[in-house]
Amino acid sequence: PEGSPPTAVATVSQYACQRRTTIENNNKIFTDAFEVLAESYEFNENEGPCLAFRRAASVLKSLPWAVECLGATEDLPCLGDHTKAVMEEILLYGRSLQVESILSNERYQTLKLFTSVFGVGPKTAEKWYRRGLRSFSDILAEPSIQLNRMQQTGFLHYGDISRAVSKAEARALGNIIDEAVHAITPDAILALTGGFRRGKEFGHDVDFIVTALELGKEESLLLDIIDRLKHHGILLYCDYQASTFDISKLPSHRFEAMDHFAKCFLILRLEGSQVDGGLNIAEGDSRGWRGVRVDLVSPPVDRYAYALLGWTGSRQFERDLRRFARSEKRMLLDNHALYDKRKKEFLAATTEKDIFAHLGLEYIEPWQRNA
Ligand code: DCP
Ligand code: MG
Repeated sequence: PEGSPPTAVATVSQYACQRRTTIENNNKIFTDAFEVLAESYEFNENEGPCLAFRRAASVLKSLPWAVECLGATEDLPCLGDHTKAVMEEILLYGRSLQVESILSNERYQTLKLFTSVFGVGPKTAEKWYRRGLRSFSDILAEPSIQLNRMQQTGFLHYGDISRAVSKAEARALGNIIDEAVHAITPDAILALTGGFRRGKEFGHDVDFIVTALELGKEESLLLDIIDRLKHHGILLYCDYQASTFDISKLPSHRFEAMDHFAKCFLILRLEGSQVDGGLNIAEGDSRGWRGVRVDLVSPPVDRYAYALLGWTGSRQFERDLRRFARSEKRMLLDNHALYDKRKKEFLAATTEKDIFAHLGLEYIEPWQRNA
């Protein structure tokens, strides 16, 4: 009505980078359902609805309260008719028929199983599915299938890699990498990034950024670390990718493109004796060690802040940072740089705070980026 006071409830931004999202999720019953729907659309290469459900899930994750009726969602962004219909079903019956039908769908189940193998993406999973393969034993028994090295490793270490990594395990790996890095270069910089930097209790891997204060030294540093891990006998797998970074290139428009920094995807052998409270392994597993996926990324030191911001995630937070930069500020952001299209210049940053400031955003702490 006319003359009514402005509402006291702060509006929720459509951009994840303007919301604070901790690991506490008050709307898991909805966001779990949305994730299944998004994944199913992703398997069908239907990008629009996939992104719509991911955005909706992200908005609900940011709420400090649980949605208890549809009316409460009126002022929230990114919730379309389809999304609200699913929410209404869940509110009324505690479940969604569409989600249940996806979960019991053979194609969904099979693609989900196949993509759970390290080195197997949706394309390969789809190819195998279309050839009538339904299980790991079908794949391994099929003589015409040539697994690449990554996929062979994926099957070899399937149990370990598909098991969540605990915070204590991440910490133990941090100590191992830290020892290696500082034995090589005392003034190197090592930072934990990815989900563990956001405060998550469990992850699928452990991500680190490592760089050298002296520009140009970062690439040999990474190779030296790999050598040292090998020498210690704990390197179970290593896929090293040399830098293809080009300082003159504008930031990429494509989000899913990998960045160009030197990096390696590893599987390291972690001993139970190195982990406070012991390993996260199956009951009855008496090996005393486990394999853990570790990613090391090595940007030049002048790109450290951009790399750290880009690798801290979450994916939805990163997507929205870039979308915000492009749509609201006419700037291009990726893991390497920020470019102002109006001024036609790159903006330098030594800390994440610098980057938020360039974008005119309030600083969001890593633990508030679980969008
Ligand atoms: N990332 C990126 N581009 C890629 C892959 C990842 O910018 N091609 C960023 C976003 C991710 C972060 O790196 O949040 C780490 O990637 P992970 O897949 O390890 O994701 P998380 O660490 O967030 O989650 P998990 O607990 O599953 O490891
Ligand atoms: Mg990770």
